[in-house]
Amino acid sequence: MATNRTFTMIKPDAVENGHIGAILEKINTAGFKIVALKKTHMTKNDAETFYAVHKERPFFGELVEFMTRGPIVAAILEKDNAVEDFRTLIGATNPAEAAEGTIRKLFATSVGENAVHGSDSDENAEIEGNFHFSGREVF
Ligand code: ABT
Ligand code: MG
Repeated sequence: MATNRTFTMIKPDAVENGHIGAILEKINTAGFKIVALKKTHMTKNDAETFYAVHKERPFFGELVEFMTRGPIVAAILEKDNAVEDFRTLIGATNPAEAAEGTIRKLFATSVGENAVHGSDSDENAEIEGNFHFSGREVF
């Protein structure tokens, strides 16, 4: 069943560079309702679990290192067609290929440090949202 929620993280690079406010503003303006929000710092175990699907990839070690080097902002977002529309709003994984005006075009520096995460399916949106939030934190 399609849901109307997606999960996002503002990654350590964007937090370090002071882009939390600007990114949340883009998310709001695009019509997403923020139903859960927190600043948190992922442990190595958190990042290895969250990105387990990539564990055989050559960039896995760097990915875990990057995602744990500083705090992130995690959020659950609600909108019709949330997963697909949010992937459109953030742009391609590689910011060099991201469309003008997308969050990654504006705020990301490289494939490895690409400013934001967006779930790639309804199923993963639910898994990822549940990973970071309890039911008491979603409104
Ligand atoms: P995420 O939203 O972080 O999942 O990125 P996206 O879905 O756009 O891209 P995928 B393919 O899921 O990449 C996951 C993370 O791995 C990083 N990565 C990816 C690299 O560092 N090098 C690579 O060659 C590829 C393909 C980018 C993603 N980021 N983080 N953090
Ligand atoms: Mg992904």
